[in-house]
Amino acid sequence: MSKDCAALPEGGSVVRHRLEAGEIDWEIAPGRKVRGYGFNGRVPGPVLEAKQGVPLEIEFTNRLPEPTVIHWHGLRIPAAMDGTEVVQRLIQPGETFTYRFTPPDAGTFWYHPHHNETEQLEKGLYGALIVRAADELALDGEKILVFDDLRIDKSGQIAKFGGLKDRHNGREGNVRLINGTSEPEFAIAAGQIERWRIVNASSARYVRLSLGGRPFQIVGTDGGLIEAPVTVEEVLLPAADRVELAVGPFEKEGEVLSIEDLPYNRMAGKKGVERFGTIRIAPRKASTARVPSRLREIAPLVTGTSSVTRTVKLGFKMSLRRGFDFVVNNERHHHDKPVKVGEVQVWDVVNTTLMDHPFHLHGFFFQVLEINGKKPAWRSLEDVINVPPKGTVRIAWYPDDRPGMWMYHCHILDHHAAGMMAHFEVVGERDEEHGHGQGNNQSVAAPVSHAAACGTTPVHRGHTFPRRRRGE
Ligand SMILES: [Cu+2]
Repeated sequence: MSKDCAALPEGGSVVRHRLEAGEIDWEIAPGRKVRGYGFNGRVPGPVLEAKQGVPLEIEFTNRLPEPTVIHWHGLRIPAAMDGTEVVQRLIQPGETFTYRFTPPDAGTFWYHPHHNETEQLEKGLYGALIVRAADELALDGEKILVFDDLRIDKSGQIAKFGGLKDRHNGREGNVRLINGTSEPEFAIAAGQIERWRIVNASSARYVRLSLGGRPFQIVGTDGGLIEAPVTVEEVLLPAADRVELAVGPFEKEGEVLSIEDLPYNRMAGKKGVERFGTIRIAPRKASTARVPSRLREIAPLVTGTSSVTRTVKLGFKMSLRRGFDFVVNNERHHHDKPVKVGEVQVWDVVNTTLMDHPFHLHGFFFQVLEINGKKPAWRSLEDVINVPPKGTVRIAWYPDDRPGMWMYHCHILDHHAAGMMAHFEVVGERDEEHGHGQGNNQSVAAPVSHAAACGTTPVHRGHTFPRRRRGE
Protein backbone atom coordinates (compact mmCIF):
# COMPACT_ATOMS: atom_id res chain seq x y z
CA MET A 1 0.00 0.00 0.00
CA SER A 2 1.26 3.45 -0.73
CA LYS A 3 2.02 5.80 2.07
CA ASP A 4 -0.57 8.37 1.38
CA CYS A 5 -1.59 11.94 1.38
CA ALA A 6 -3.81 11.58 4.46
CA ALA A 7 -0.92 11.74 6.89
CA LEU A 8 -0.28 15.21 8.29
CA PRO A 9 2.98 16.05 10.00
CA GLU A 10 3.03 14.65 13.50
CA GLY A 11 2.64 17.36 16.08
CA GLY A 12 4.05 16.29 19.40
CA SER A 13 2.60 12.98 20.40
CA VAL A 14 -0.57 13.25 18.34
CA VAL A 15 -1.02 11.37 15.07
CA ARG A 16 -3.03 13.49 12.62
CA HIS A 17 -4.82 12.57 9.44
CA ARG A 18 -7.05 14.48 7.08
CA LEU A 19 -9.94 12.83 5.25
CA GLU A 20 -12.24 14.24 2.65
CA ALA A 21 -15.22 12.40 1.20
CA GLY A 22 -16.37 13.34 -2.28
CA GLU A 23 -17.59 12.17 -5.66
CA ILE A 24 -14.92 10.53 -7.79
CA ASP A 25 -14.30 8.64 -10.99
CA TRP A 26 -13.29 5.29 -9.58
CA GLU A 27 -11.09 3.26 -11.90
CA ILE A 28 -12.02 -0.31 -10.99
CA ALA A 29 -9.86 -1.73 -13.83
CA PRO A 30 -7.53 -0.12 -16.36
CA GLY A 31 -9.67 2.22 -18.45
CA ARG A 32 -12.86 1.21 -16.65
CA LYS A 33 -14.28 4.04 -14.59
CA VAL A 34 -17.42 4.25 -12.52
CA ARG A 35 -18.89 7.31 -10.84
CA GLY A 36 -18.62 6.68 -7.13
CA TYR A 37 -17.62 8.13 -3.79
CA GLY A 38 -14.13 8.10 -2.32
CA PHE A 39 -12.06 9.33 0.59
CA ASN A 40 -9.24 11.60 -0.59
CA GLY A 41 -10.15 10.81 -4.18
CA ARG A 42 -9.65 7.07 -3.96
CA VAL A 43 -11.17 3.69 -3.05
CA PRO A 44 -10.43 2.37 -0.59
CA GLY A 45 -9.66 5.52 1.36
CA PRO A 46 -6.08 5.92 2.58
CA VAL A 47 -4.78 3.44 5.13
CA LEU A 48 -4.94 5.41 8.36
CA GLU A 49 -1.91 4.53 10.44
CA ALA A 50 -2.24 4.91 14.20
CA LYS A 51 -0.22 3.96 17.25
CA GLN A 52 -1.60 2.10 20.23
CA GLY A 53 -2.06 4.51 23.12
CA VAL A 54 -1.14 7.62 21.09
CA PRO A 55 -3.87 10.24 20.51
CA LEU A 56 -5.27 10.28 17.00
CA GLU A 57 -6.93 13.22 15.28
CA ILE A 58 -8.82 12.85 12.04
CA GLU A 59 -10.05 16.04 10.45
CA PHE A 60 -12.94 15.00 8.24
CA THR A 61 -14.54 17.19 5.58
CA ASN A 62 -17.73 16.26 3.80
CA ARG A 63 -17.62 17.18 0.10
CA LEU A 64 -20.43 14.75 -0.78
CA PRO A 65 -23.78 15.99 -2.09
CA GLU A 66 -25.40 14.46 1.02
CA PRO A 67 -24.82 14.38 4.80
CA THR A 68 -22.69 11.67 6.39
CA VAL A 69 -20.95 10.63 9.58
CA ILE A 70 -17.86 8.41 9.97
CA HIS A 71 -17.75 5.29 12.16
CA TRP A 72 -14.43 3.85 13.39
CA HIS A 73 -15.30 0.19 13.18
CA GLY A 74 -13.98 -1.94 16.04
CA LEU A 75 -12.22 0.80 17.98
CA ARG A 76 -12.84 0.93 21.73
CA ILE A 77 -13.16 4.72 21.95
CA PRO A 78 -15.52 7.10 23.76
CA ALA A 79 -19.17 6.98 22.69
CA ALA A 80 -19.09 10.58 21.47
CA MET A 81 -16.48 9.60 18.87
CA ASP A 82 -18.24 6.46 17.61
CA GLY A 83 -19.47 8.30 14.55
CA THR A 84 -23.15 7.45 14.45
CA GLU A 85 -26.23 9.67 14.21
CA VAL A 86 -27.02 8.73 17.78
CA VAL A 87 -23.94 10.43 19.24
CA GLN A 88 -23.38 13.32 16.86
CA ARG A 89 -25.17 15.61 14.46
CA LEU A 90 -24.82 14.58 10.82
CA ILE A 91 -21.97 16.29 9.02
CA GLN A 92 -23.57 18.35 6.25
CA PRO A 93 -22.05 18.97 2.81
CA GLY A 94 -19.18 21.45 3.19
CA GLU A 95 -18.79 20.89 6.92
CA THR A 96 -15.70 19.68 8.77
CA PHE A 97 -15.66 17.62 11.95
CA THR A 98 -12.54 16.52 13.82
CA TYR A 99 -12.60 13.12 15.46
CA ARG A 100 -10.25 12.80 18.44
CA PHE A 101 -9.57 9.60 20.33
CA THR A 102 -6.77 7.37 21.55
CA PRO A 103 -6.87 3.86 20.11
CA PRO A 104 -6.32 1.48 23.02
CA ASP A 105 -5.72 -1.72 21.03
CA ALA A 106 -3.40 -2.75 18.24
CA GLY A 107 -5.13 -4.37 15.30
CA THR A 108 -6.79 -4.14 11.92
CA PHE A 109 -9.80 -1.86 11.96
CA TRP A 110 -11.68 0.10 9.32
CA TYR A 111 -13.73 3.21 8.82
CA HIS A 112 -16.91 3.83 6.88
CA PRO A 113 -19.98 6.08 6.90
CA HIS A 114 -22.81 5.29 9.30
CA HIS A 115 -25.50 7.18 7.42
CA ASN A 116 -27.21 5.96 4.25
CA GLU A 117 -24.50 3.31 4.31
CA THR A 118 -26.24 0.94 1.89
CA GLU A 119 -25.37 3.53 -0.77
CA GLN A 120 -22.36 5.36 0.65
CA LEU A 121 -20.33 2.20 1.38
CA GLU A 122 -21.24 0.52 -1.90
CA LYS A 123 -20.20 3.65 -3.78
CA GLY A 124 -16.71 3.32 -2.27
CA LEU A 125 -16.53 5.00 1.13
CA TYR A 126 -14.42 2.68 3.24
CA GLY A 127 -10.80 2.30 4.28
CA ALA A 128 -8.49 0.41 6.65
CA LEU A 129 -7.29 1.84 9.96
CA ILE A 130 -4.23 0.07 11.34
CA VAL A 131 -3.28 0.52 14.97
CA ARG A 132 0.28 -0.59 15.59
CA ALA A 133 1.74 -1.76 18.87
CA ALA A 134 5.22 -0.69 19.94
CA ASP A 135 6.27 -4.33 19.60
CA GLU A 136 4.50 -5.35 16.41
CA LEU A 137 4.72 -8.88 15.11
CA ALA A 138 6.73 -8.15 11.99
CA LEU A 139 7.22 -10.80 9.33
CA ASP A 140 9.08 -10.43 6.02
CA GLY A 141 6.45 -8.04 4.69
CA GLU A 142 2.91 -6.82 5.13
CA LYS A 143 -0.11 -6.43 2.89
CA ILE A 144 -3.42 -4.78 3.66
CA LEU A 145 -6.21 -6.26 1.53
CA VAL A 146 -9.66 -4.71 1.59
CA PHE A 147 -12.23 -6.95 -0.11
CA ASP A 148 -15.42 -5.62 -1.68
CA ASP A 149 -17.89 -6.50 -4.36
CA LEU A 150 -19.66 -4.00 -6.56
CA ARG A 151 -22.77 -4.34 -8.70
CA ILE A 152 -22.25 -2.88 -12.15
CA ASP A 153 -25.14 -2.50 -14.59
CA LYS A 154 -25.14 -2.86 -18.39
CA SER A 155 -24.01 0.73 -18.87
CA GLY A 156 -20.89 -0.03 -16.81
CA GLN A 157 -21.96 2.14 -13.87
CA ILE A 158 -22.91 1.29 -10.28
CA ALA A 159 -26.36 -0.32 -10.50
CA LYS A 160 -29.28 1.54 -8.97
CA PHE A 161 -30.21 0.93 -5.36
CA GLY A 162 -33.35 -0.39 -3.76
CA GLY A 163 -35.77 -3.22 -4.36
CA LEU A 164 -37.21 -5.94 -2.18
CA LYS A 165 -34.73 -8.58 -3.30
CA ASP A 166 -31.74 -6.61 -2.01
CA ARG A 167 -33.67 -5.63 1.10
CA HIS A 168 -34.13 -9.34 1.75
CA ASN A 169 -30.81 -10.85 0.65
CA GLY A 170 -28.46 -7.92 0.96
CA ARG A 171 -26.74 -6.45 -2.08
CA GLU A 172 -24.04 -8.60 -3.65
CA GLY A 173 -21.98 -7.47 -6.61
CA ASN A 174 -20.89 -8.89 -9.92
CA VAL A 175 -17.40 -7.38 -9.79
CA ARG A 176 -14.97 -8.50 -7.12
CA LEU A 177 -12.40 -6.03 -5.85
CA ILE A 178 -9.36 -5.99 -3.64
CA ASN A 179 -8.20 -2.50 -2.68
CA GLY A 180 -10.70 -1.02 -5.11
CA THR A 181 -9.39 -2.88 -8.16
CA SER A 182 -11.00 -5.76 -10.02
CA GLU A 183 -9.02 -8.99 -9.54
CA PRO A 184 -5.54 -7.51 -8.94
CA GLU A 185 -2.31 -9.50 -8.74
CA PHE A 186 -0.07 -9.46 -5.68
CA ALA A 187 3.51 -10.68 -5.48
CA ILE A 188 5.18 -12.53 -2.64
CA ALA A 189 8.80 -13.69 -2.79
CA ALA A 190 9.37 -17.42 -2.67
CA GLY A 191 10.61 -18.44 0.76
CA GLN A 192 9.11 -15.46 2.58
CA ILE A 193 6.27 -15.16 5.09
CA GLU A 194 4.10 -12.03 5.12
CA ARG A 195 1.51 -10.63 7.49
CA TRP A 196 -1.71 -10.04 5.60
CA ARG A 197 -4.38 -7.88 7.18
CA ILE A 198 -7.75 -8.51 5.57
CA VAL A 199 -10.96 -6.50 5.79
CA ASN A 200 -14.25 -7.55 4.22
CA ALA A 201 -15.91 -4.25 3.29
CA SER A 202 -18.68 -5.88 1.23
CA SER A 203 -22.26 -4.79 1.78
CA ALA A 204 -23.50 -8.35 2.24
CA ARG A 205 -21.07 -10.90 0.79
CA TYR A 206 -19.49 -13.52 3.00
CA VAL A 207 -15.98 -14.22 1.73
CA ARG A 208 -14.90 -17.83 2.27
CA LEU A 209 -11.28 -17.10 1.58
CA SER A 210 -8.90 -19.58 -0.01
CA LEU A 211 -5.36 -18.93 -1.27
CA GLY A 212 -5.24 -21.51 -4.02
CA GLY A 213 -6.07 -24.19 -1.45
CA ARG A 214 -2.68 -23.69 0.26
CA PRO A 215 -2.42 -23.68 4.03
CA PHE A 216 -1.93 -20.37 5.85
CA GLN A 217 -1.96 -19.33 9.49
CA ILE A 218 -4.56 -17.18 11.21
CA VAL A 219 -2.73 -14.91 13.66
CA GLY A 220 -5.39 -12.31 14.43
CA THR A 221 -9.06 -11.42 14.17
CA ASP A 222 -11.19 -8.30 14.75
CA GLY A 223 -9.60 -7.34 18.07
CA GLY A 224 -5.96 -8.11 17.29
CA LEU A 225 -3.75 -11.14 17.74
CA ILE A 226 -5.17 -14.45 18.88
CA GLU A 227 -3.31 -16.56 21.43
CA ALA A 228 -1.59 -18.94 19.06
CA PRO A 229 -1.47 -19.28 15.27
CA VAL A 230 -3.99 -21.65 13.72
CA THR A 231 -3.20 -23.36 10.41
CA VAL A 232 -6.13 -23.60 8.00
CA GLU A 233 -6.81 -23.82 4.27
CA GLU A 234 -9.75 -21.41 4.31
CA VAL A 235 -11.35 -18.82 6.53
CA LEU A 236 -14.86 -17.35 6.46
CA LEU A 237 -15.20 -13.58 6.66
CA PRO A 238 -18.78 -12.36 7.09
CA ALA A 239 -19.47 -8.79 5.98
CA ALA A 240 -17.38 -6.32 8.06
CA ASP A 241 -15.12 -9.04 9.50
CA ARG A 242 -11.33 -8.89 9.68
CA VAL A 243 -8.63 -11.50 9.89
CA GLU A 244 -4.84 -11.37 10.04
CA LEU A 245 -2.84 -14.10 8.36
CA ALA A 246 0.72 -15.32 8.11
CA VAL A 247 0.99 -16.19 4.40
CA GLY A 248 3.79 -18.30 2.95
CA PRO A 249 6.39 -19.53 2.46
CA PHE A 250 5.68 -20.59 -1.10
CA GLU A 251 8.40 -22.49 -2.89
CA LYS A 252 7.78 -22.35 -6.64
CA GLU A 253 8.91 -19.10 -8.27
CA GLY A 254 6.59 -17.98 -11.08
CA GLU A 255 3.62 -19.93 -9.79
CA VAL A 256 0.28 -18.09 -9.78
CA LEU A 257 -2.35 -18.87 -7.13
CA SER A 258 -5.93 -17.65 -7.02
CA ILE A 259 -7.29 -15.61 -4.16
CA GLU A 260 -10.73 -17.16 -4.13
CA ASP A 261 -14.09 -16.93 -2.48
CA LEU A 262 -15.31 -20.53 -2.12
CA PRO A 263 -19.02 -21.38 -2.31
CA TYR A 264 -20.87 -20.44 0.85
CA ASN A 265 -24.59 -20.68 1.30
CA ARG A 266 -25.85 -17.99 3.63
CA MET A 267 -29.38 -18.87 2.52
CA ALA A 268 -29.63 -15.88 0.20
CA GLY A 269 -28.65 -17.38 -3.13
CA LYS A 270 -25.65 -19.67 -3.48
CA LYS A 271 -22.68 -18.75 -5.61
CA GLY A 272 -19.83 -20.80 -7.08
CA VAL A 273 -16.09 -20.30 -6.68
CA GLU A 274 -15.31 -16.66 -7.49
CA ARG A 275 -11.91 -15.08 -7.95
CA PHE A 276 -10.94 -11.90 -6.12
CA GLY A 277 -7.35 -11.74 -7.32
CA THR A 278 -4.13 -13.66 -7.79
CA ILE A 279 -0.81 -14.17 -6.05
CA ARG A 280 2.36 -14.45 -8.13
CA ILE A 281 5.31 -16.17 -6.46
CA ALA A 282 8.19 -13.79 -7.12
CA PRO A 283 11.94 -14.60 -7.16
CA ARG A 284 13.19 -16.08 -3.92
CA LYS A 285 14.37 -13.86 -1.10
CA ALA A 286 15.93 -14.59 2.26
CA SER A 287 13.51 -14.77 5.16
CA THR A 288 13.94 -13.58 8.72
CA ALA A 289 10.31 -14.14 9.69
CA ARG A 290 9.22 -16.56 12.32
CA VAL A 291 5.65 -16.85 13.54
CA PRO A 292 5.86 -17.32 17.31
CA SER A 293 4.01 -20.30 18.74
CA ARG A 294 2.44 -17.98 21.36
CA LEU A 295 1.22 -14.58 20.23
CA ARG A 296 -0.37 -13.26 23.42
CA GLU A 297 -2.61 -14.26 26.31
CA ILE A 298 -6.33 -13.48 26.28
CA ALA A 299 -7.81 -13.92 29.74
CA PRO A 300 -11.28 -15.49 29.63
CA LEU A 301 -14.02 -13.04 30.65
CA VAL A 302 -16.14 -15.88 31.96
CA THR A 303 -14.97 -19.16 33.40
CA GLY A 304 -17.10 -22.20 34.15
CA THR A 305 -20.78 -22.06 33.39
CA SER A 306 -22.09 -18.69 32.34
CA SER A 307 -25.47 -17.29 33.26
CA VAL A 308 -27.01 -15.31 30.44
CA THR A 309 -27.73 -11.68 31.27
CA ARG A 310 -29.59 -10.83 28.06
CA THR A 311 -31.14 -12.46 25.02
CA VAL A 312 -31.02 -10.64 21.70
CA LYS A 313 -33.36 -12.06 19.06
CA LEU A 314 -32.60 -11.35 15.42
CA GLY A 315 -35.86 -11.72 13.52
CA PHE A 316 -37.85 -11.26 10.36
CA LYS A 317 -41.36 -9.88 10.27
CA MET A 318 -43.97 -9.34 7.56
CA SER A 319 -45.12 -5.76 7.14
CA LEU A 320 -48.14 -4.42 5.27
CA ARG A 321 -46.39 -1.16 4.43
CA ARG A 322 -42.90 -2.39 3.57
CA GLY A 323 -43.45 -6.06 2.66
CA PHE A 324 -41.16 -7.22 5.48
CA ASP A 325 -38.77 -5.92 8.10
CA PHE A 326 -35.72 -7.24 9.86
CA VAL A 327 -36.04 -6.75 13.60
CA VAL A 328 -34.38 -7.13 17.00
CA ASN A 329 -36.60 -8.49 19.77
CA ASN A 330 -39.55 -8.11 17.40
CA GLU A 331 -38.95 -4.38 16.89
CA ARG A 332 -37.35 -2.32 14.10
CA HIS A 333 -34.57 -0.10 15.42
CA HIS A 334 -35.03 -1.57 18.88
CA HIS A 335 -34.29 0.31 22.11
CA ASP A 336 -32.61 -2.19 24.37
CA LYS A 337 -32.13 -2.00 28.15
CA PRO A 338 -29.10 -0.13 29.53
CA VAL A 339 -25.89 -1.86 30.56
CA LYS A 340 -23.93 -0.87 33.66
CA VAL A 341 -20.23 -0.13 33.58
CA GLY A 342 -18.33 -2.92 35.31
CA GLU A 343 -20.95 -5.65 34.92
CA VAL A 344 -19.83 -8.47 32.67
CA GLN A 345 -22.39 -9.09 29.94
CA VAL A 346 -23.28 -12.58 28.74
CA TRP A 347 -25.60 -12.37 25.77
CA ASP A 348 -27.33 -15.05 23.78
CA VAL A 349 -27.67 -13.73 20.25
CA VAL A 350 -30.46 -15.84 18.80
CA ASN A 351 -31.13 -15.95 15.08
CA THR A 352 -34.79 -16.81 14.58
CA THR A 353 -34.53 -16.44 10.78
CA LEU A 354 -33.53 -18.86 8.04
CA MET A 355 -30.47 -16.91 6.88
CA ASP A 356 -27.08 -15.93 8.30
CA HIS A 357 -26.60 -12.56 10.02
CA PRO A 358 -23.24 -11.00 10.95
CA PHE A 359 -23.81 -9.47 14.41
CA HIS A 360 -21.72 -6.34 15.11
CA LEU A 361 -21.32 -4.67 18.50
CA HIS A 362 -20.05 -1.08 18.48
CA GLY A 363 -17.20 0.05 20.70
CA PHE A 364 -16.50 -3.14 22.67
CA PHE A 365 -14.84 -6.44 21.91
CA PHE A 366 -16.60 -9.62 22.86
CA GLN A 367 -15.40 -13.16 23.41
CA VAL A 368 -17.40 -15.95 21.83
CA LEU A 369 -18.33 -18.51 24.47
CA GLU A 370 -20.45 -20.84 22.37
CA ILE A 371 -21.81 -21.25 18.85
CA ASN A 372 -24.89 -23.48 18.92
CA GLY A 373 -23.77 -24.80 22.30
CA LYS A 374 -20.21 -25.58 21.20
CA LYS A 375 -17.10 -23.81 22.43
CA PRO A 376 -15.10 -22.21 19.61
CA ALA A 377 -11.76 -23.82 18.76
CA TRP A 378 -9.75 -20.85 20.03
CA ARG A 379 -10.23 -17.67 22.03
CA SER A 380 -10.29 -14.30 20.30
CA LEU A 381 -11.58 -10.77 20.61
CA GLU A 382 -14.31 -9.93 18.10
CA ASP A 383 -16.72 -7.22 17.12
CA VAL A 384 -18.38 -9.19 14.30
CA ILE A 385 -19.59 -12.78 14.51
CA ASN A 386 -21.76 -14.80 12.19
CA VAL A 387 -24.98 -16.04 13.74
CA PRO A 388 -26.09 -19.09 11.73
CA PRO A 389 -29.72 -19.63 10.66
CA LYS A 390 -31.85 -20.73 13.63
CA GLY A 391 -28.64 -20.66 15.65
CA THR A 392 -27.43 -19.07 18.88
CA VAL A 393 -24.09 -17.44 19.58
CA ARG A 394 -23.25 -16.78 23.24
CA ILE A 395 -20.90 -13.84 23.75
CA ALA A 396 -19.33 -12.20 26.79
CA TRP A 397 -18.17 -8.60 26.93
CA TYR A 398 -17.02 -6.13 29.51
CA PRO A 399 -18.47 -2.61 29.62
CA ASP A 400 -15.44 -0.61 30.69
CA ASP A 401 -15.93 3.00 31.74
CA ARG A 402 -17.16 4.51 28.46
CA PRO A 403 -20.74 5.52 29.18
CA GLY A 404 -23.05 6.76 26.45
CA MET A 405 -25.22 5.53 23.64
CA TRP A 406 -24.02 2.49 21.76
CA MET A 407 -25.54 0.11 19.28
CA TYR A 408 -25.42 -3.33 17.79
CA HIS A 409 -26.73 -4.46 14.41
CA CYS A 410 -26.57 -6.87 11.55
CA HIS A 411 -23.74 -5.82 9.21
CA ILE A 412 -25.59 -6.85 6.08
CA LEU A 413 -26.23 -3.22 5.28
CA ASP A 414 -29.72 -3.75 3.89
CA HIS A 415 -30.76 -5.68 7.01
CA HIS A 416 -29.42 -2.92 9.24
CA ALA A 417 -31.39 -0.38 7.21
CA ALA A 418 -34.48 -2.61 7.33
CA GLY A 419 -34.43 -2.46 11.13
CA MET A 420 -32.12 -5.21 12.43
CA MET A 421 -30.37 -2.96 14.92
CA ALA A 422 -30.68 -1.74 18.50
CA HIS A 423 -29.55 1.20 20.58
CA PHE A 424 -28.66 0.84 24.23
CA GLU A 425 -27.02 2.99 26.85
CA VAL A 426 -23.94 2.13 28.84
CA VAL A 427 -24.57 3.75 32.19
CA GLY A 428 -21.51 4.98 34.05
CA GLU A 429 -20.73 4.85 37.72
CA ARG A 430 -21.21 8.61 37.97
CA ASP A 431 -24.73 8.37 36.50
CA GLU A 432 -25.48 5.71 39.08
CA GLU A 433 -24.24 7.91 41.93
CA HIS A 434 -26.51 10.67 40.72
CA GLY A 435 -29.49 8.37 40.66
CA HIS A 436 -29.04 6.25 43.73
CA GLY A 437 -25.92 7.41 45.55
CA GLN A 438 -24.64 3.86 45.64
CA GLY A 439 -21.90 3.91 43.08
CA ASN A 440 -21.43 0.61 41.39
CA ASN A 441 -21.47 -1.50 44.54
CA GLN A 442 -24.40 -3.52 43.32
CA SER A 443 -22.30 -4.98 40.55
CA VAL A 444 -22.91 -8.71 40.59
CA ALA A 445 -20.21 -9.69 38.19
CA ALA A 446 -16.82 -10.87 39.30
CA PRO A 447 -14.26 -8.08 39.21
CA VAL A 448 -12.34 -8.05 35.99
CA SER A 449 -8.99 -6.41 35.60
CA HIS A 450 -8.48 -3.90 32.84
CA ALA A 451 -6.01 -6.23 31.19
CA ALA A 452 -8.59 -9.00 31.21
CA ALA A 453 -11.24 -6.72 29.78
CA CYS A 454 -8.91 -5.64 27.05
CA GLY A 455 -7.43 -9.10 26.85
CA THR A 456 -4.01 -7.84 26.11
CA THR A 457 -0.93 -9.44 27.50
CA PRO A 458 1.53 -9.60 24.67
CA VAL A 459 3.82 -12.57 24.80
CA HIS A 460 6.20 -11.77 22.02
CA ARG A 461 8.61 -8.91 22.55
CA GLY A 462 10.35 -7.04 19.81
CA HIS A 463 10.24 -8.06 16.26
CA THR A 464 13.52 -9.78 15.78
CA PHE A 465 13.01 -13.47 15.71
CA PRO A 466 15.63 -16.13 15.08
CA ARG A 467 16.19 -16.69 11.42
CA ARG A 468 14.11 -19.47 9.96
CA ARG A 469 16.11 -22.57 9.31
CA ARG A 470 15.47 -24.88 6.44
CA GLY A 471 12.88 -27.47 7.16
CA GLU A 472 11.51 -25.61 10.14
CU1 LIG B 1 -28.71 -9.67 8.56
